[in-house]
Amino acid sequence: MKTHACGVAAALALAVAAPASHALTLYGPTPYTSFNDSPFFGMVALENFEGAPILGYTALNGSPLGPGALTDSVDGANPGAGSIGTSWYSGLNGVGSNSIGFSFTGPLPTKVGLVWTDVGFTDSGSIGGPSQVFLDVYDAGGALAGTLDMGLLGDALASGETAEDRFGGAFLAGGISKIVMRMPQSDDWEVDHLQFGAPVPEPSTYALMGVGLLGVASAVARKRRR
Ligand SMILES: [Ca+2]
Ligand SMILES: [Ca+2]
Ligand SMILES: [Ca+2]
Repeated sequence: MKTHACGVAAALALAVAAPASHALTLYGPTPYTSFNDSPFFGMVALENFEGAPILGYTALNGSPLGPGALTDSVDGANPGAGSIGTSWYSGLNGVGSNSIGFSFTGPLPTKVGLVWTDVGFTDSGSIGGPSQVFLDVYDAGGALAGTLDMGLLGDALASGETAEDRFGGAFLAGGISKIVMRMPQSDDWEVDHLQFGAPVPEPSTYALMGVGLLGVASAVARKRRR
């Protein structure tokens, strides 16, 4: 009996000693008109770019855009007449970019999402797309963990429509250090609703969990001996 209980305790300790599998799970592209449409709603923090920045991330490029006639924010949709909200734009000081990236600080999130909201001019000179969108996800070590193909996005309008907006997201148990959304054929586009959270437990947390489970196992063993 005692041998069996020790075996159980050892297995439990092993199970919590190391973080779970590092397999990447990708979500989307899915329609998105509010935070409720996120698979991570209620589990992560939301940056909607409508006020002071929330803590825990750094924008690698781009700038806030709006409110205005050519803004596509998730917040305050006003189809055909721009948006009364603010988005995050691919350009900064008149220089556009094919990518929009955000990196994370502190305990790395395991769940991250971002919403593509609009494309302006593409390289071919058409306004509003459709044009290819990708989402790259980087692991805790900074290596590319995987890419979500979000397909061709763009409704040929650039004035506040939200029916075209698409969510892309990822779950990675070992933590996500950075995400980068890309439009290879445009440097004139927008995103909104960056969301991240469910941080990787600190090593001390695993140690505490191990101690707790060992305590449960030895209590079970004592009860069985009685
Ligand atoms: Ca917004
Ligand atoms: Ca839009
Ligand atoms: Ca559009």
